Amino acid sequence: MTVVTIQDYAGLQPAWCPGCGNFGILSALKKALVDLNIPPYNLLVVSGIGQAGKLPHYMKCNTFNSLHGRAVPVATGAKIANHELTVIAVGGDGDGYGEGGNHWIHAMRRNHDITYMVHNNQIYALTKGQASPTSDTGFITKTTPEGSPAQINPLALAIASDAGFVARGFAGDIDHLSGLIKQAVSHKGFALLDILQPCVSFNHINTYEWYSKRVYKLDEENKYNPSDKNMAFNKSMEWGDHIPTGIIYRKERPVFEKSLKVLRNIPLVKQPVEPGQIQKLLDNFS
Ligand SMILES: Cc1ncc(C[n+]2csc(CCOP(=O)(O)OP(=O)(O)O)c2C)c(N)n1
Ligand code: SF4
Ligand SMILES: [Mg+2]
Repeated sequence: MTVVTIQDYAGLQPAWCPGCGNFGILSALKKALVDLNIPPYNLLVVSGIGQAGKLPHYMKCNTFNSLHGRAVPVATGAKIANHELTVIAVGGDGDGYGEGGNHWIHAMRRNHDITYMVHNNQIYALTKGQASPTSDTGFITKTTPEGSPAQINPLALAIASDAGFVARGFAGDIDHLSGLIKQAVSHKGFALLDILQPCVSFNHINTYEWYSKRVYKLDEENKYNPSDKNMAFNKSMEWGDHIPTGIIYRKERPVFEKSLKVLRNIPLVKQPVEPGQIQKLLDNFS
């Protein structure tokens, strides 16, 4: 049996600012993959554009750096083509909740079996600090000199879109985050993992200290039941002095890749193609 080590995933030296929360996320991801014993040749990591979008450059496995906001549709396309691959999409809050918001909502609704890790630093970092969809209301930047008008709640939106796994982690707690990644990857269906990620260069409000004072772990609260949708909605609304981390909502439901007859047994990439079959298909479009 293959035994996967951290060294198997060693990639290029990250070009992130010293102290950036993305380092914690990269470490937590590699640790989770080693614990799950997933070999790099069985994994595809897809990203969009942004600081978070650079993560696949720093891992040695199958990777695809797509366009801004397009990590999710590329990841779901790859999963449909080869559902034997473990597929993880990564990106920033602007990339996923802004530019790619429509793709994200409908991928959750269809329940593609992928994990989506959003590095939520509440700012557009790569383009030097404009407000993002998750910037705190009133957050002042060059593009919002009178304060950001409102912020979306990605966890509530995910629960409303019927995602089967909705969780929040913190880049400053690598062990806890790594445990959440393991559960997200093991979940059958769409798993959203929103990760609070301090950007030390452009977000001087939501810092490590700011998050550390506020985050608490749901798993340490015995009474929390992530399968209760109403409870999950209420929990997802908590923000400000207390910010819950852990699994907010979990529910098993049919996975897209199992719902199509053509995919039920053998992945598309392993199915035989008869001579002339592709041309016949193309002719249907002419
Ligand atoms: C279609 C398109 N629009 C805009 C941009 C410019 N752009 C690149 S990264 C980015 C924002 C990235 O913010 P986020 O997704 O939060 O990632 P972060 O850098 O914060 O990790 C923008 C607007 C682009 N590359 N492509
Ligand atoms: S600008 Fe922010 S998000 Fe980008 S590498 Fe630096 S600290 Fe990280
Ligand atoms: Mg961002």
